[in-house]
Amino acid sequence: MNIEIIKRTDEEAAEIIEKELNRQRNTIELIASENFASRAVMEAAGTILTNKYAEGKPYKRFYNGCENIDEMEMLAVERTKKLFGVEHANVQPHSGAQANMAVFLYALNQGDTILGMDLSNGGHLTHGSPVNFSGIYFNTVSYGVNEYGEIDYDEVEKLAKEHKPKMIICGASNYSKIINFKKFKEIADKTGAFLMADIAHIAGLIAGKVHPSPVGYADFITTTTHKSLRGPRGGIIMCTQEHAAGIDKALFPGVQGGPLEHIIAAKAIALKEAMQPEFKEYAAQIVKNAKALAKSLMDENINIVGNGTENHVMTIDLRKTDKTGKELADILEKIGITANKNTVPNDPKSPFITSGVRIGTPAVTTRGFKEEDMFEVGKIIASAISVWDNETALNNLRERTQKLCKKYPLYKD
Ligand code: DSN
Repeated sequence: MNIEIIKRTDEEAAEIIEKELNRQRNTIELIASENFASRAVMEAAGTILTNKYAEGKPYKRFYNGCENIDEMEMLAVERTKKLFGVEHANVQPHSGAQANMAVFLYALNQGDTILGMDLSNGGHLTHGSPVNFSGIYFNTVSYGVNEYGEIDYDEVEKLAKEHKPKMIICGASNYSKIINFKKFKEIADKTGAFLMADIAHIAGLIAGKVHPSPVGYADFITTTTHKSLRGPRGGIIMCTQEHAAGIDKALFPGVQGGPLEHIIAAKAIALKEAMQPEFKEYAAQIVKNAKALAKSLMDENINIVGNGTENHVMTIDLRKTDKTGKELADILEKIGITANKNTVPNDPKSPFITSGVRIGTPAVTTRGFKEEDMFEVGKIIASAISVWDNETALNNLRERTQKLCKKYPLYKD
């Protein structure tokens, strides 16, 4: 990242970017959906490929001069197919939400019923939330999690039989158990529904073979590229050949205009990185770190939804305390830990206040944190909950987070 070049044109913007670099360097990043892209990924995202319009598909564009763009996009497509073992990939979605929108546009008619995970139980806005296109234009039925923080597959089957959804959606933004894609497929088959798997959060874990893949079960697979997959911000849609032409048409011209080819180049690089043996180690370490963090917190008598985690994410459940998720996220920010307030299942508090804080390990694992560091992070969080607004004690905790940040410098060259 060459800030000097930006400075020559715009000192104000350069200064903001520098401040953000310092914030990232001096903060323990526990937002479960964030990560630190490699220098190569970021450089690609800043290249001259941003200059090119390339509406259409590779070799079938509406603009001339796309020969290099075609080559780059095909590189990303072929790498996606190889990494995930899918028949067809479209790497053009600007985001996960737009990937999902394209699948809806292709597979559903307005007013059709969808069955997805409830947002406050760990689902995603685009899985049928009433404030999102998915809940506005489609009839949503939602499933949640049981008292153990697990999807109740019997409930999913019961709802599917009762409401006959045209599409069942699995995948989540805040679910700490392994998703049983086979079970979802069985339910979809019994009820004649399409199955869409949104693997945005766990794409890196699937690529690294530490979470089962939905390939062979789901009709459509969508993902973002910037979470555990550690690429640039963006999305991808994968499907079988049978749906390929329809999905491509739904994305463009249905949902998007010109693709972001500089971001597609960055996706290609991230996909190559995810094919390396080191990425498997990285994915395995994400899970080891999450388990260590959960244990450390539970050892300190902090409740975790579902009593632990099997993947990269977990939710601190504050219901037995007098604190809210919003308050804890703000206190953590003060001491140098970034996380987000999040509802716990059946949360009595609103999504703006919440009784939980979601935490995850993809970003700190990229930084180099290991289990022993996660134990220290867990102890720091537990202390923050008990010392609360004691400024001296909070300063002391801040010193401990800064020590960890110094131990693992970020973007140092
Ligand atoms: N906003 C993302 C997350 O934080 O999980 C999901 O899109």
